[in-house]
Amino acid sequence: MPVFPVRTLPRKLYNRCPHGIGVAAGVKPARANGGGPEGAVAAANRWLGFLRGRTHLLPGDPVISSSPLEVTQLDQLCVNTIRCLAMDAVEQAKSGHPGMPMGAAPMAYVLWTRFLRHNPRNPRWPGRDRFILSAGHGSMLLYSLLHLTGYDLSLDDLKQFRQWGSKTPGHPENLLVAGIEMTTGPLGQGFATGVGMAIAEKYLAARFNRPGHELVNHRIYAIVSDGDLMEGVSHEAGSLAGHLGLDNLIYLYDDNHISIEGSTDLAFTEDAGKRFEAYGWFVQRLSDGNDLAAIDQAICAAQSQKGKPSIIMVRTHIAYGAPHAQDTAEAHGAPLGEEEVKLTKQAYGWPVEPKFHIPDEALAHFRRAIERGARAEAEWQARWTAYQQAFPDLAAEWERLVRGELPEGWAAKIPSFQPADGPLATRQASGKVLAAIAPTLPELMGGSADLSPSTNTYVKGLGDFSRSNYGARNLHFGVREHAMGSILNGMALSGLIPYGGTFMIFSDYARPAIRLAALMEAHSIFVFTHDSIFLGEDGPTHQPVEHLPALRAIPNLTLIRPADANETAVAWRVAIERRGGPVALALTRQVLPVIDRSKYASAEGLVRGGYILADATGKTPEIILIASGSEVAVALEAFEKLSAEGIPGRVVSLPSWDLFDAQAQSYKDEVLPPGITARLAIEAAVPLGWDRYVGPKGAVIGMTRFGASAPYKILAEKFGFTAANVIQRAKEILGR
Ligand SMILES: Cc1ncc(C[n+]2csc(CCOP(=O)(O)OP(=O)(O)O)c2C)c(N)n1
Ligand SMILES: [Mg+2]
Repeated sequence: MPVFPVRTLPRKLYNRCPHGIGVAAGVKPARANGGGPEGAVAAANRWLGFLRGRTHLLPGDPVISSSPLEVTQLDQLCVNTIRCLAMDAVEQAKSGHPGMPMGAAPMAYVLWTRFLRHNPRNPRWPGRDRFILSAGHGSMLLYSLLHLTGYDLSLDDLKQFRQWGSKTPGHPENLLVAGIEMTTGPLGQGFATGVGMAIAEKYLAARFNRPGHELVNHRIYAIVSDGDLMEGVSHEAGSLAGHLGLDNLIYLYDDNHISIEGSTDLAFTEDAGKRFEAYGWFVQRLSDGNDLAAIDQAICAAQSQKGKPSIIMVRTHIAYGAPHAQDTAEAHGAPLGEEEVKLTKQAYGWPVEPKFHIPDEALAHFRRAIERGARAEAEWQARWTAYQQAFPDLAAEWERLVRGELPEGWAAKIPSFQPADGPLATRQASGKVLAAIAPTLPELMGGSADLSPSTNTYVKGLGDFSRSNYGARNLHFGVREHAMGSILNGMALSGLIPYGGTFMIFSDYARPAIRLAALMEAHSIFVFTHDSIFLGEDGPTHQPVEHLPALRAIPNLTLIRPADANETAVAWRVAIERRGGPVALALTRQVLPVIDRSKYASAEGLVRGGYILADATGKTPEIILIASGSEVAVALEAFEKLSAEGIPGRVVSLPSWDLFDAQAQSYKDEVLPPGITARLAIEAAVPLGWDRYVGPKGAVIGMTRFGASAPYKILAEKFGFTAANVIQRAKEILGR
């Protein structure tokens, strides 16, 4: 029997609903794609089909109703609650995107009330399913669901939509509300990041699950839009997800044929389903986005697919039910307007006032998520308790991962390097560090975009992650830098420490993901090798010049460009230990000397971003040479020669502006004393931003043009990255 007093709802509420499923007797459902009214018996059968494959229905949940009609009335009420909240919030904010939530409300409703395993009262419970609203512009859909199902997001928060300081900004932000798994808005990112979450789930399941003890078995759901599917990054990630057979991934596609400029016929006419089939996905096509039963069954079918990610293409209608706005591009990103909202509410059989109306019955129905969530978590906790008893060591490791702590003493494995070992590129040093630390850090996992022989990111002995070996830790992203970046973020948001390598020049291809990592405070590590013109013969197409300043411009990204092998080792330690954001390592292709730390300062100085590497003895330095990465060795050589000529100097190694800028002013003044204004920076990149370190009387030896194809020693001569040029410029500054 239904547990909700649906019969007490005013009958006309349903009779007046012009569209949708299961409307009251005598009203012909206007099905979006020409489907006729559904017979009661057929409808009942479909509803009974709901029960299969679903684990979190409570006894007495209304799907067990003797009358499917009553059930759908309540369902319809809930769906329309989401729609009206979205309309009202956008109207009140005088900005936002009402159309998408209105069209996608049914699929979101079915997913959130019947499938998503989540606990609104403990949103970070590790056993939960993940939900991503990849079409982040439809944020009111997510905010409504969070509020309605009982997360810590109040109706007042909804009323503050898009206002200063609110928890409900224009696009969902993961740091603001527990329950928002990731920040979305840049289309395609949610899609691709979900693939990273699916990879993480598969890895964790392989690492921790044991026969009879399934600790990890969650799914990753997303609602994706036309824009998501048009973006290249979803193609990259979709292709890889199919290849890897990630059947824990279930995406619902809000196939509404509308984007900002109009119909998708303008620019997007391929059969997207065929594309996903070609990628190895399980594709289902639903012709009516309001058919809750069909959505339910499709999700069931997706859940039972083995070895394939799923996409359910749901034909929806943007701004569904709005008499003039439905199926128009205008409904995408502008308030419907007071009159249209009124007409739409009337069409739904909804009271025009008050705004933000939530029927008690709908709220009660949504709020059953709390009880279901508690039950689901309790069930998982029971599994966890049994697991702890059966596998105490693994359980301890799991707890450590969940707490985000590193194993005690892990850093002892980091190697140090001696000058006598001979020169080596920082990418090589990086590879040695990775190989040394990876065995003790099961959360460390990564790979490269088809460049591991060059990026030194492959760790021998850890296996190749594939559909037949999800426990392996070397990922092969293929030539897909953008998806690699997003996937790293998804893994980081799942508690792993992921890294991904490519040439620094191709950081541009991953930049949207890097930026999002910084915004989300995700602990992704980007390994960018071939970090300057000194990669040499490959020429200007491969030689980054503007990339260091471009990466430094991203807030909350810690960029580190170590000067030698030992700085690289410390850089990795900093990268692994960082909390609250991503790290990018800039590493050389060419070999560099290992700086003699018995003569010069310890590489530990890197921790502070910049430090005095070499200093005039017994004299105040007349000039400060500041450099990063491969140019530090050039500065050191010049420093020695200047000293020999009786010009006392100082060399500051400045591997990370981000870390240095965060130091106390007293430390910064110690390294760069305000009284010493003769300063020369040397860095093989566009000199943007260096003036803050060299000051008005200083100068920079940098790159003000693209590089060229030649051996790197020739490039150093031609572009002035030699000790001789440094000495000459230093003397010019000093007026000697
Ligand atoms: C990478 C990226 N490019 C552009 C935009 C701006 N934008 C927001 S939504 C959108 C397209 C809207 O179409 P669709 O994804 O189908 O959403 P719908 O209109 O159906 O809600 C665009 C171009 C964006 N958010 N992200
Ligand atoms: Mg669309």
